[in-house]
Formats: sequence, C-alpha cells, structure tokens
Amino acid sequence: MPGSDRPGAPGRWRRPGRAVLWLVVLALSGVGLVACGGSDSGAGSGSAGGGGRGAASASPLAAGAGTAGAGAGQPVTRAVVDGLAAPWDVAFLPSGEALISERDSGRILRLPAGGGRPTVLTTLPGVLHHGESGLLGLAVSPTFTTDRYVYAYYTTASDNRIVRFRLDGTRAQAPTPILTGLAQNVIHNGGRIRFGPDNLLYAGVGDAGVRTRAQDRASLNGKILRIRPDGSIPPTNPFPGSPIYSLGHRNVQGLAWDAQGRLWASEFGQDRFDEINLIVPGGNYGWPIVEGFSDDNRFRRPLVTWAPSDASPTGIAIRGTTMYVASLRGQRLWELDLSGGAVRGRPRAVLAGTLGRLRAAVDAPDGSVWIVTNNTDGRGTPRPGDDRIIALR
Ligand SMILES: [Ca+2]
Repeated sequence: MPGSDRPGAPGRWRRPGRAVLWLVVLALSGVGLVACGGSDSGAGSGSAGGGGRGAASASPLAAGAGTAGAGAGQPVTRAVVDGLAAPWDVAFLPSGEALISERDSGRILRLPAGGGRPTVLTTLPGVLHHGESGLLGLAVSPTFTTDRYVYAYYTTASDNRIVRFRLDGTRAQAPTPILTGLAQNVIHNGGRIRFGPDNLLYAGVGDAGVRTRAQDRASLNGKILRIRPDGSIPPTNPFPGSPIYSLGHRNVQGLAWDAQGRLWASEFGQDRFDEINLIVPGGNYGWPIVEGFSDDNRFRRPLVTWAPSDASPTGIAIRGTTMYVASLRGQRLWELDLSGGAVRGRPRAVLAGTLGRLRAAVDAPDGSVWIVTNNTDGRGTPRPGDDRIIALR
C-alpha cells in the first residue's frame, strides 16, 4: 500500500465541486447549520470561507433528511446508561463490562455487562482538563485475559500521554506511562486510541493548535501514531525509529478498521472540510497545506468531506460494511456504506436532532454500536438524563 497512489478512483465524494454542491443542498434543506470554525468544541472563530452555510435551524430532522437515498426510518436504539459527566470514550473488557472515561474528572467508570449503574474504577492521577483536554481515549489490551492491561490517553499539565495500568479484579493498579511528551493545548488534543488487527496501539494526536507540527516529522503532533503495547516502536513502522504512522493531520479523533483490515480515520477540518480518510502507512494527509480535496499529489485525498457545521466528526466505528461517524456540531450520526471497498453513495444522517452532540461510536461485543452523547461538557445543551449512551442495533 505505501507505493500506491490515491485510495480509489475519483468519484462523486472525492471532488470538491461535489462537496460544495453538497453544502448547498444541506443549506437549502434547512439542516441545522451554525457558522463557527472548527475545533471540536464548536466554539470557533466564525471565520468566513465555507460556502453554503446559513442560519441556524433547531428543527429536528427526519432520518436522512438532506441526504440522497434517504427513506429508511430511524434506527432501533436501546438506552444503556445515563447521567454521565462529559464521557469521552468506551472500551470493553472480555467479561462484557464497559469502561467509560470522563474527560473532566479523570475518572474511569465500570459498567456491568448488560447495563446497570456504573461504579468508579479509578481516577487517573494528574489529569488536567482545560478546554477540550482531559481524560480522553481508552483501550483494553487485546490480550487482556493474560496481561490485564487497560490503556488511557490523557492531558497533564505538561503533555498529552498514553499510560497503561493493570486491572486486578476490581482494583486498578498505578498507571505506567508508555508514551509521553505529546504537546497539549486547550484545543486539538486528538486522543482516540485503538488496538489494530496487528495488536499494535494506534493513537490520533492533534496538532495542539500549532499547525506546522503536522508536517514536521520531528513532532509527534498532527499525526496518527503506532506503538507496541509497551510503548516501543514497531520495526515495521513506515519511518524507522519513529512512532509516526501517518502525518499531515489536524485533529484525528476517530480510528476504526474495516473487514479487510484497513484503517479509517475521521478528522476535524478548520472551517471548510471535515474529512474521512483511508490511512496508509507513511501517508501524508495534507494539513495545514491542504484542507479537504486538492490536486496536489503529495497529499492523499479524503474519501468523504463535510462542512464542519454538518459533522465535526469524532469517534467512528465500523460494523460489517457500515461506518458510523459520531458528530459534535452536526449533532447526528452519519452512516457510510463501505460495501465494495470504498465509500458507496452518499453518507446518510440518522439520529439527527434527537441526542444532541455525539462524541463516540464504539463497536460493542454484543453486535450493537454504542453511541456516546456529549452535552455536559460545557459546549452542549444538556437534556434530562445527559450524558447518555445508547446502543444501536
Ligand atoms: Ca487532509
């Protein structure tokens, strides 16, 4: 794959003209558009440049409104848990219990298999929450039954870091850092961590507000990283001696693999184009030289883009041939059809106007996809019961 050119032939979702058309279609359809530029907070600068953005509309959407090919109803959902405080990520233990990170408190909650009330497993030491930072991603070792390791990505006063700790019975042991020194800021901290099918740990790391870092191979910011479970560098990484797996990223908060073992990532745009990318080792995804589509062959093109007001995509999950994209400002779940190996047709919006901001989509062991809301972090409008997790069947 490293020698290949672009992922797939040009198609309707790979052309800027189509993307602009798409914005216009959404604007005309009255989809809730709020003009403000692109951190994950939705509290951005409101800079100009995004065509097709109009006034806000709070009206709920029918499933798929504004999308071609709509017509199916809302998905069947089941309430899993509510009353959470700024939840950010979920990881499952082999027992079926779920671990939930709380961004601001630094707590990891433990939810019984099948539901019930969560208990506090541990509070990670030194977590600093400011702006978008704090306790972010979680991952459970793919060999947990033998090593008992849980992984977390969080912000401290001096850095963003990845730690791991052993979970012995109901007790969390003291965490050990495995990767430290990632620049942190109030914005663009990345933070999603996931184990790949190669049993290596991948991390989306934001540019932390300094855009030039994304093209700088001496910086680990603005990258997707890949490390061994102990933090060491795999000899098969694309740049010898470096944890960098791909570069040119602004703020990646979604990582998922398809049935073919290919890595997909979501990325927040500045104020023009959010992106879904197919990630290849050593690939350069353009930021900050290019946002969205470009004819510059140094950079890989996204397979899907949105205006940040329609998406601001964070966590993603893939189940079968469907990708689920949790959207913050877009306040909806986007579904992408990956059958055929690329993105087929247009993304379809579901759950729009029903749950508010969405922070994570997680593939659950029971075959459902868990969706984590994000309305209690100071940027959203909490509803009764927020924040919550629902299961999508
Ligand atoms: Ca890009």
